[in-house]
Amino acid sequence: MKTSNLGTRTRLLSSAAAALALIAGPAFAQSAPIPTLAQIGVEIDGRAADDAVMTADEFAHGTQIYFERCAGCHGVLRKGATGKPLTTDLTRENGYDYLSTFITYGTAAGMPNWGTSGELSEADIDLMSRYLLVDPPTPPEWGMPDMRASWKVLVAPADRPTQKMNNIDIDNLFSVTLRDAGQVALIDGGTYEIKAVIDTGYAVHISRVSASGRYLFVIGRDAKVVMIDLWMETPAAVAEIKVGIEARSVETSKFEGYEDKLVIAGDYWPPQYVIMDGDTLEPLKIVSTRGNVYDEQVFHPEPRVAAIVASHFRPEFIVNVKETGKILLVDYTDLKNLKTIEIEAERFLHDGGFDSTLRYFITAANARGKLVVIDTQEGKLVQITDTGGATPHPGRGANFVHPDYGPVWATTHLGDESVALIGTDPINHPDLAWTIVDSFQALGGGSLFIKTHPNSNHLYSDATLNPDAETSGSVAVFDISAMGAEGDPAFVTLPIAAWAGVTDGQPRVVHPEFNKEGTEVWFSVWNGKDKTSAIVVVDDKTLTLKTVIKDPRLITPTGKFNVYNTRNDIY
Ligand code: DHE
Repeated sequence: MKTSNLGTRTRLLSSAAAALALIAGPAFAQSAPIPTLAQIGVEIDGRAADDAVMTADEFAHGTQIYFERCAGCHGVLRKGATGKPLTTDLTRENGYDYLSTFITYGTAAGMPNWGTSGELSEADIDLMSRYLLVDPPTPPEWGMPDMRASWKVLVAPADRPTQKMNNIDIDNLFSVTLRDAGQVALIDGGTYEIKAVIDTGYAVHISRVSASGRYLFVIGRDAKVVMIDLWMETPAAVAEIKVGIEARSVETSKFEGYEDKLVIAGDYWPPQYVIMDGDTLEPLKIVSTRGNVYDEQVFHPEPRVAAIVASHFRPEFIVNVKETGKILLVDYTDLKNLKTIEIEAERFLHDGGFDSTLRYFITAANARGKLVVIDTQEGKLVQITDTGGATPHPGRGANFVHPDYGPVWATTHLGDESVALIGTDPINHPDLAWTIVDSFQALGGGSLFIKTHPNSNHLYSDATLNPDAETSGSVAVFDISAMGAEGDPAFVTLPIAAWAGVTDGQPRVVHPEFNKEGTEVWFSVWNGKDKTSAIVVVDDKTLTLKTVIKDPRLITPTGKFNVYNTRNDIY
């Protein structure tokens, strides 16, 4: 990733980490005495050898800054993931001056320039350079007693409606993440009316929908899962639970006979996944993901759970474990005798989605620039392919039929402007299947999401984290039928933020999402918490502005999840 994009990205990371620090509280305090400089064999100009590296108060402050700024990339235990390892064997060898320079100026490899960007003061950098010389505190675990204590059934299943009590077209409802408000807005896809705003977890992240379409599950970075009943007169939360300290993913069982039966959530900390009852969120089974890295076969104490999808072909959840590079196929038919297939994939697994047949799961091992393809019918690895770009970030990706290459799935990249297409049709295009068939340029680096719909002839990609305001406020649109084997396809640029008429701040356009029919595409115009944000709706046929949804309640809208498309994995 380009350094320049990281300032924003780390700011995004930071509020999640702040939650972690706040939630973790005193449990994060250092129990071992803080060593002296002589004891760790490091010299710092102006400090005596028998000085402690830092005071207890400084350690507490450093812990807070670390969780706010560093943990997302380097890991809570500093073992490294997207960022380099920062364990004390390495930091003490490199020394104070090296750390301080590194933090101040950053690197071309992606470390932000915390000092020269003004995000950390000189005093903070001094503190953090010393903090990294001391062993990290051990974060608390979060087991069944903690989960059960946090679990609330707000409306018991027996007290819920037995039929839909509202006149909302649920299938065309959008659950919109209001990130910094810790809420979701439920917006009617036909009338653009906000039907409800519901409190969820801190720095709320994604929504997923039960197989029947009745229940919506939302997860916050504080690992709070909220279950919303869309059948109620006004949709509202009916159950909630905190499944850990930090989390990103939630999904529900979709295999025939198991619709709406189970929910799974994946934690960043503690590294584990949790299977819950689909009616009440009662926690049933917690499984740690700690274990050995797939290639080096050495133990990793912090393998975080990234994307989770539910198989349509077998009663299984497909769980990406980031740091060990393993994909788990978790059979949910018998939780007492849990059967799991563990696939050696690649590090560091992040996001992904299905091909158009829903049989193959394609996911990014982003730090290695790879896509991993899993056959969910056969339950095995099919291919690991280099995308040719830097840091693939597909979201759930985009499926369409390319005029020359047949069915393909697309990803954009965080680290450069490229879009890569992977062939997905092993039956009619066997020579192209699971290889990168084309790669071409979109708007610019810093793209997070790409989207199309079976009824659309357009492919949309954002450039949310691009440092240039005009670029991050626009999207690229490709005409699918005009794509060919020769040359890069041309694209049209839509100035979404300008269309929104949002003039203060630097609003970033993020996450295209189609309505149920595939006739309109929605974009979030994501601004600062205290500034105006909006949702822009574009007519897919004419690529013209259809409407702008503005409302004081729309605070920091980011992800949008159309109920029908999300539950049926249409993208
Ligand atoms: Fe996300 C999906 C992790 C920052 C918006 N994000 C995901 C998934 C993971 C993930 C593992 C896949 C979930 C799944 O499918 O089960 N996201 C992370 C991070 O670790 C990261 C980089 C840093 C952090 O501290 O959280 C991060 N994500 C962000 C943001 O800052 C975004 C842009 C704004 C926001 O709302 O937080 C953001 N992430 C999203 C969205 C999805 C997502 C909208 C779902 C995409 C989809 O179409 O399904």
